[in-house]
Amino acid sequence: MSFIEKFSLEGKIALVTGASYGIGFAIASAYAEAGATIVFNDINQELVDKGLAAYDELGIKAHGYVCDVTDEAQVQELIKKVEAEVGVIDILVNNAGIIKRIPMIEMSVEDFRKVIDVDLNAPFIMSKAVIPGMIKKGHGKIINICSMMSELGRETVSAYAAAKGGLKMLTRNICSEYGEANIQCNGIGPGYIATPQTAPLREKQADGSRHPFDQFIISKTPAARWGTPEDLQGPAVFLASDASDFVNGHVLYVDGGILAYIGKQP
Ligand code: NAP
Ligand code: GCO
Repeated sequence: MSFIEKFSLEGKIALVTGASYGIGFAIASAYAEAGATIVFNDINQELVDKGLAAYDELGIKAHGYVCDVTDEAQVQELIKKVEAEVGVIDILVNNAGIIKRIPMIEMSVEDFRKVIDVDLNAPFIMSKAVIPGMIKKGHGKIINICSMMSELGRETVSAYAAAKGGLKMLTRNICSEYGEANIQCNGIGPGYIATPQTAPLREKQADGSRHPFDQFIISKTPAARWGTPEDLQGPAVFLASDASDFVNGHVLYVDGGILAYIGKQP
């Protein structure tokens, strides 16, 4: 096999969670273009239908399922169905995620638990469900969508930062535990990406000026712009492909340089 062929996902089956739109959709679309069969899930039928229509528009025949990734029984059922209807999964992307921006001392424990449940417990539940099939197949790729908050804190995102920091360590542990079974588990740490999840941080002010957080992010990013979901496609294909077979337990930050930069002098 030539080295360039190692980037192909031809013949692979990829499951991307929460991929009806946003980052998950962009990653799954890139996988399809690289040759993979796409499976995705979302939390309700309306979102799955919206996703199916969007994939269809790109000429991609995706398989969409309703499944709440925090519910182990639903996840086990999903994996059984996918194995029967599509095949054994080669690539899992734990993308589904939520954020609640609330100052920590005002945050209810229920809200804190909810964020941990979707952003940290669910990747455990999903990975636990697919790893046995990967072991039987003799290979597997798990990609956890981490965050700047896997490394940094900021006001109002205590639960999200705790979950995404934990997800970085779950990534390293899956690598440690299943590397011998030829499973590579890596993370992608997107910087600030323009999606519905970050729309409140980019809302225009009443006078038409940019949101102060929007200005702050531009000044903190050497690339001087927000990222796009498409910026994550190349790194996601690399980590799903045979080209990254000796890359394991790593978090690849795709952040326009944020983590390298101290910021502009005021
Ligand atoms: P998004 O636009 O909110 O999309 C996330 C998807 O996950 C949505 O379809 C969402 O459904 C779904 N989801 C939520 N809870 C779920 C559950 N329990 N079961 C199944 N699906 C569920 O988010 P995004 O901005 O594309 O982000 C995708 C991932 O990247 C997340 O893990 C996020 O934390 C991470 N990330 C985002 C950024 C950024 O700047 N945007 C940066 C770093 C990391 P609903 O529409 O019903 O919520
Ligand atoms: C926030 C943002 C972030 C990003 C992202 C950064 O409120 O600070 O929503 O947490 O979504 O995860 O990598």
